[in-house]
Amino acid sequence: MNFYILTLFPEMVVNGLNTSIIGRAAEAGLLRLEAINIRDYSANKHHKVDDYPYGGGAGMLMQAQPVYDAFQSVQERIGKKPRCIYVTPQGRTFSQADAKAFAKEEDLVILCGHYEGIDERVLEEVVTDYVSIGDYVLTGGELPAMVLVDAVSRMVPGVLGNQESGDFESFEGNLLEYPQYSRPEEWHGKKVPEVLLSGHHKNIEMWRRKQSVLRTKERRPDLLEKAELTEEEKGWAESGSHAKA
Ligand code: 6GU
Repeated sequence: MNFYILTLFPEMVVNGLNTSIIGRAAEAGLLRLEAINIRDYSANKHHKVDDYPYGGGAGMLMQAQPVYDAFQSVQERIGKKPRCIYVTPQGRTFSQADAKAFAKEEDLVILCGHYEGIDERVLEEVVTDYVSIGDYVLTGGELPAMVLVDAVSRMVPGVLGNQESGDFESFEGNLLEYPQYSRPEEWHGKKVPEVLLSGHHKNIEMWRRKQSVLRTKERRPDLLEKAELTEEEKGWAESGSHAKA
């Protein structure tokens, strides 16, 4: 899968994503990450990319021309119009379902805004998806772009070592993941739950499912409303988050 990140700060994105799992996947050829400097496409002799907003108001806007030409350079190279995500607090909130859907694309353009935003006219022509990473304001789209690349990349087949681990984790089925424990069996006076040492796989699976339901009820009741639960599982949630066993 190919990511094309249109940004005024390409080194920020590249440096942030060349480590760990994503860096290894890129080296293995599963992903390709290209940061494109919008400033390189400025038609202005001073490489200017921003100007004052018509009608007045605070700050500067990124102009349409350099953004459009940067996008066009990608479109011409790949020979078709790619999906183009504009990362903005005005978008829909990014979800795991979006990460999975975006991972099916061969090419994905992510457009990062700066200053007070981008001239609306170019957004109308190139953007297919408006995506936010949450209800707070950041100074630019680079961090959200990095969040998207990470979340989408790990849904690309082969990027995670164990392909199963993408499917049995938090948000799968709108439930949070159950608590996990490793050695030693006792730490700071706290014992690992007995059932996990029992070797009884059916009971372990049931205990984990119950913990997922209770944890989601306690921490993310909004998610639990969307989860598909059996009558027995609904009973666990009803008996309350104090019912820890
Ligand atoms: Cl996608 N961009 C900016 N600038 N701020 C944000 C955001 C995106 N998502 C949440 N806050």
